[in-house]
Amino acid sequence: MSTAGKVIKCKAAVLWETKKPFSIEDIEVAPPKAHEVRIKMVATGVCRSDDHAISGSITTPLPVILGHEGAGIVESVGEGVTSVKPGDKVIPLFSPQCGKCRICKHPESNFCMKNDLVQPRGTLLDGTSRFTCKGKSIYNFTSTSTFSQYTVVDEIAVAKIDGASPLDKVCLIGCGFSTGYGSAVKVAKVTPGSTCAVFGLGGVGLSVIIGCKTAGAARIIAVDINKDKFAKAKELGATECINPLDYSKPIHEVLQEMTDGGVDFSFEVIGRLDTMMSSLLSSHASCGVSVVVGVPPNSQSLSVNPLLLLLGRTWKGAIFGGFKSKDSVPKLVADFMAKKFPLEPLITHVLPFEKINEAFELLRSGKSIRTVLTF
Ligand code: PAD
Ligand code: ZN
Ligand code: ZN
Repeated sequence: MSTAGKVIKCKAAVLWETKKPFSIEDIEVAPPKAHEVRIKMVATGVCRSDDHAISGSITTPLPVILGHEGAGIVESVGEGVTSVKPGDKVIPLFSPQCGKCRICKHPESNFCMKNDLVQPRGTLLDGTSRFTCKGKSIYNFTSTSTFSQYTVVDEIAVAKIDGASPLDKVCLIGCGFSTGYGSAVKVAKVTPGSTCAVFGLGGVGLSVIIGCKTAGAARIIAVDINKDKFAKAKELGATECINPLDYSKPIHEVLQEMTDGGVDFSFEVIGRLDTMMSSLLSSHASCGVSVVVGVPPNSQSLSVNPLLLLLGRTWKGAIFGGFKSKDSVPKLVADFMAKKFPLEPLITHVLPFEKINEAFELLRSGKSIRTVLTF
């Protein structure tokens, strides 16, 4: 019996308060309105940005259904939807692409002005949510809310992908992989023969390494305080791994000494102000490019001596690896299917959706790279 046009009752992980575990709740998901798409989730990754929302390090309205690295199948579509249809395999886009705003029309930029990231309303574009639980409206997260058996997204926040693709792997293209890989190949534009430093070896940082290697970097120096991450970093292309805890001097000085004054490309993929500064200082003062990938804690800032940039160094950052999401996600999935890059090494754990709190414990304890939750 078709569920189109009807309210769907299903399970979702609801975060009622920050710093608390999720509760698996029975929720209602209203049908999609015009230009919206209802998706049956099949798999979702667990990213540190979700944990930032749990800890309150990034602010989003509560109660909320988090999750932004998912893949699923279109259940039904609202009036006027043309880019996807029921049965299509899709990836929700936490950084949407409306195609019409100034940024979508800009050839290089990707951060669509219809995003719900900078000042989150926690709703779809029409200002409301399709989720209710115990008679209360539940907020959306980053246009996606993948920690639910069903979610509703705006058409500008979903991309149709290859019908043959394995959703329990390509879900990582919805955030972690694309963010890291794009930061190297598209944002930094890593060059063949160059030297790179990657701070933070989680799912995103390891994807930066995959990107640096693909771009032909000669040296990729991986930096993490958890040495258990080094084996995987080497497997994916790191040529050296260093632990700041093993040195008495600042790690940027160690990197400068190792690389004749600094690396060509450095990446901060942790989300801390001190490591953002270390990453900046480890890039060469005249020819270095340093990319901020990690999400810094709310309302904290760095004070920077302009001389750090005056000699020619470039400091930049990007969301979602600089990719225009709706255009790029189907291509990235096609590239994965063509074996141009692997995703499997990033997936260390697969758990049923109900074990979501366990998945976050694995992330916090540094035991997992990516856990994929399956529905
Ligand atoms: P993760 O927690 O899996 O990985 C972070 C890594 O950093 C871990 O291996 C830690 O051991 C390591 N680490 C922690 N502190 C330090 C330190 N002081 N020095 C060196 N290493 C340290 O996170 P992730 O890979 O899922 O995400 C990384 C960041 O990227 C995080 O801030 C997340 O919010 C951000 C992100 N940004 C975007 C974007 O669009 N810009 C997208 C997705 C994630
Ligand atoms: Zn993410
Ligand atoms: Zn736009």
